[in-house]
Amino acid sequence: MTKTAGHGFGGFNPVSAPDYLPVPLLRDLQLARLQQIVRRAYENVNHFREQMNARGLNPDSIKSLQDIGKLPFTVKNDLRDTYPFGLFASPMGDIVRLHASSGTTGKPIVVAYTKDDVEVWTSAMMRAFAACGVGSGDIIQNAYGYGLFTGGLGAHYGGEALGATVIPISGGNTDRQIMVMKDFGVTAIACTPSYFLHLLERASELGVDFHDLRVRVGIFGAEPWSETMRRRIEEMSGIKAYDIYGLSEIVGPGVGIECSCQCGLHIFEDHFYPEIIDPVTNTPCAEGEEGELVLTTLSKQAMPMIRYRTRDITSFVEGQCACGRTLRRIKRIGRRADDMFIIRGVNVFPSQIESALLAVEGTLPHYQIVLTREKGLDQMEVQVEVTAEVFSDRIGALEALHTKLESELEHTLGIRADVRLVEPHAIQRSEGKAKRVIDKRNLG
Ligand code: DLL
Repeated sequence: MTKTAGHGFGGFNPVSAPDYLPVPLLRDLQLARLQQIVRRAYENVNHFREQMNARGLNPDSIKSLQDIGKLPFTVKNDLRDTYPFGLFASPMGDIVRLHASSGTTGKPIVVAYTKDDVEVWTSAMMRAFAACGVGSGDIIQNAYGYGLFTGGLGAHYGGEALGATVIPISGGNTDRQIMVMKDFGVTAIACTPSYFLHLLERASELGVDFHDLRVRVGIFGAEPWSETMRRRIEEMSGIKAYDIYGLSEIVGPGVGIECSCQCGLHIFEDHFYPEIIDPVTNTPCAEGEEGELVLTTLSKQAMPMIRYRTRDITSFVEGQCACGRTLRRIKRIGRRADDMFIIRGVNVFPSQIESALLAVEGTLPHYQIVLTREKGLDQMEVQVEVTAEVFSDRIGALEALHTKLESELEHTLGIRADVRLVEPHAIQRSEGKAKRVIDKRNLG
């Protein structure tokens, strides 16, 4: 099956988009917008005014982009403490949309958009799709969840505005997803990478080979995934898999995306100002150094975010991208500061485990980490599915793989983990964000 590209970008010209602004112009634009947004936040949101006053700052304190470093950070707890509407800078009469993040416990985080905010978001998503070659003539199967989660509607508006055909199928109902993909000649799919793996697996059970479908592009995000996972996805499906990043507090999907070079995510810096800081000292990281991504919304009216601590760990990619975009790039977000768990005193991130597991042949990209405490001692079990061939092979192959994985993990993490090889499908599939870690240590 030839996988042909779309026909254009529905009147939107990606080449003249702000993606290619000369850097000095981009910086001027950022400063002008930063000054406006700080003023807006100061004048309309008690929390920001109090925080700034406490530091002896007022909107006139921002004279250069570097001055952003004087401003206070905003953290998730500030949203919780002011729940539901305390950080809004617009009256409800100007707010046309509310979304909420799916916190696992307690109250969600509520975010708001004016009509202009929805337009900014839509344009960011148009630029995101265009960056990975999706345009009019493309049929996008949008399997991000519709609802309070920003994934569904964010991709929906961007795709439509670009002139692409959007199928608002939302998450779940996997067999129907596969039927639609095949019968409607879908060319692009948007969902979480873990759900795409589930789709791939189910398609193969139904005798559908992705290589025979017209789908050529996947726009995957909303959860961490590794480079090894990308390679597996691309090999198994014949599509190009792009990483898209975003978070509700800032706008939703479309804060940044990879271009066809697949070497870092371009941040739509004219709307979202990125900093990367050392999460302990709170000082800026050197170019290329890993730290916490901090984002400031430069144009959001309903809910400006000043120096929001994302907890997402990344670094700036040095130099200019071969695609010609002048927008700074960040490395894919492999982990969050708060995904880290400590086991027997050692810091562990699920992403390290993912990379170690998937580097070994015979494993499937479905795994889960179970933490327990036995007689006061932390235990970690890493469950990973293995191919049906390995699983049904003579005991020797399973044992060899088991030993290899345990030593691979010990080498990567510096501590021992118990590996449990399970048969295909043993691990629960997700329709949205995958849950990789089950921590039972505090339950008993
Ligand atoms: O996940 C928005 C989104 C929807 C992004 C669809 C991409 C595609 P939240 O539910 O607020 O918003 O979760 C935001 O998810 O802080 C990251 O920790 C994580 N995340 C999002 N995209 C990526 C990615 C949406 N590409 C949180 N890689 C963020 C790694 C990601 N983590």
